[in-house]
Amino acid sequence: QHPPARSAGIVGAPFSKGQVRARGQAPRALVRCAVKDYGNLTFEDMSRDEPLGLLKSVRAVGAANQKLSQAVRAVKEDGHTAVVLGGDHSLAIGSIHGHSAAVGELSVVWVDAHADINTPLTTCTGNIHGQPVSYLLHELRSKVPVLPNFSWLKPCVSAADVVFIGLRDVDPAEHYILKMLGVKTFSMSEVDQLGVARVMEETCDYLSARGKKPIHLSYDIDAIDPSVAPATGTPVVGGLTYREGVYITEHLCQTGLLSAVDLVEVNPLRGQTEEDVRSTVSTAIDLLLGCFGRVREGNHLPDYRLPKP
Ligand code: 4U7
Ligand code: MN
Ligand code: MN
Ligand code: MN
Repeated sequence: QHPPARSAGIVGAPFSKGQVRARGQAPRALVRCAVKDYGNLTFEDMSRDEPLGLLKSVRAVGAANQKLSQAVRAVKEDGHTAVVLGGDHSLAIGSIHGHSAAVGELSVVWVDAHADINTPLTTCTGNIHGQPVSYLLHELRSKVPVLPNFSWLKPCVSAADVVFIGLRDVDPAEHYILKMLGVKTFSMSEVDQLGVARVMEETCDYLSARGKKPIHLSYDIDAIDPSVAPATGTPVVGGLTYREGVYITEHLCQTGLLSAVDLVEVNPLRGQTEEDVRSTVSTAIDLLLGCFGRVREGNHLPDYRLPKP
């Protein structure tokens, strides 16, 4: 059977101030398929953006995410599946906010080595790409101060509508928050124990029990093992295989509920070699294609006809 017709609305978000390592992202390198390209957003340099305590580039991250939120909202209102090509994972703030502004309540599948649920007060690094989930959750509203250029942001996701997959580098405060809120998580141990097929079945059962909400997939490339996807800012050993990584996208595509996808933390400047960059980008492309219905058994268009001799 054929997957239902889908169209992607792609927003490039080459923003990297939610982290500190080498700058520069190449979202354009990621996708070439039949899609509506909304182009790359441009982000002004903030002239004054002093750290707030530990927090770095707060004003730039706030302004960039406000812009991205509007862009993603527009893509959804045009009827496409939104694809946000990062940039770092702080972009999920605007992406999820804009998605929810357009369609209402969401399920969120967060595929990452990290939980990205530090608050501005628990972070040890000050990097906002380690915090986006805390800004988005209703349950953490009273734990997250209103930061400069973030007054537009209202929490829009419930902790019970989020599933994490691939965790293996979680800070103590993050682990406390996950347990306190009872967030559903599949760490790499659970992926090992259950296998990725069961993890995805349980993920979708869990989420659909609260109603069939549109799914926002926020895919951090560092969920994939660094042997496969090394060109990223915060690689962690012991990650998903290429096959597990792609299976997650295939399964979510099959639900028919996949409504927006972030593909973040691909950073060509972090590759040691050309081959590092190539394998990372090519993995990212395969993850996106999985989101849009490519299957490994092979594919053909519905109007395909055999040539007549
Ligand atoms: B990514 C970290 F301390 N937890 O908060 C932090 F280990 O978007 C890492 O998942 C965050 O890549 C990683 O800075 C953010 C650190
Ligand atoms: Mn992340
Ligand atoms: Mn990560
Ligand atoms: Mn990372």
